[in-house]
Amino acid sequence: MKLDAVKITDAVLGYSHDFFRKRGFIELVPVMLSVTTDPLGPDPGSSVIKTPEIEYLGQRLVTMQSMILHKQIALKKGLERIVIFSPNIRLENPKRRETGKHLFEFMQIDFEIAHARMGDVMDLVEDYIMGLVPFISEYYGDILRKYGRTLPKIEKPFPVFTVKELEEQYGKDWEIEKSKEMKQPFWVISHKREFYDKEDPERPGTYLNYDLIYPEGFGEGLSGAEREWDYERILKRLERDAQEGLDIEKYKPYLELAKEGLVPSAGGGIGVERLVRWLIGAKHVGDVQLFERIPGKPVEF
Ligand code: ASN
Repeated sequence: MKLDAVKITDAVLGYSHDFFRKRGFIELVPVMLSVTTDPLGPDPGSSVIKTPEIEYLGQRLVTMQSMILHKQIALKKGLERIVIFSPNIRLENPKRRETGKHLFEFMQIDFEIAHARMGDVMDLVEDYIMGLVPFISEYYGDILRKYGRTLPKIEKPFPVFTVKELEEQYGKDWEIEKSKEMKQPFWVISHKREFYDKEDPERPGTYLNYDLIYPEGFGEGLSGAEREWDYERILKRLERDAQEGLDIEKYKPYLELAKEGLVPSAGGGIGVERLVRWLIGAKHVGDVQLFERIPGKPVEF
């Protein structure tokens, strides 16, 4: 399957470059080392056991867990619609080997739009999926047939659920349970997670963020949000997270820039391997990687 998955990945990358360019996005080259990165928490969905650090010429640098903070700074520097094909390293707990959807090295198509609201991003992503699925079915039908895969018929707008309602209905495994039940991709909104996802100022406890979940048990494939951009709000959120163990010191360089003023924005990141896994119908997301990076499985090469 791997060689076929490589062809589907190539198709997804080509389609994505085209899609974002046509919609006026500027592609940035990815950053791989920096003074700070996405904390990936506090979030019950995160299980990173450590963040790789190197010392280089007297500076402590970390590898990118995501470019979310860099996306905000790029907009502050004057860009308006950006996309990055961004390699991320997330040293996940080896227990995640069995989830079928975790890797410790992967790529996300990470995009951000100045002054956008969550509805704008959801609409854009729906167009992205609505264009991609028929394209793959038409031009890569031979590969899909080889694996007995038929992609579902998809309609816009995608259904939307809140975390709260799914938790009440399905308990803590709501993501996979609901995914198994659904026939087309859907949204789950209002997750309590990282400080950079905006909390609705009118409704504390409601978060202006969203995950795109693939159907048929494949689970989450994109997460994104409107962003906290106001310095005082960012500080409050960081202080709240510090009570759950976040080290604010690590975010000082970001805070210094944020103090000069950030631009309101919204965006998200599409996990490339998870998307390809869903398209081809692979059992594990590592099955679509030529060089597997599965938590708990030694690297062959
Ligand atoms: N890329 C995600 C976003 O834009 C963040 C992440 O990957 N943790 O919200």
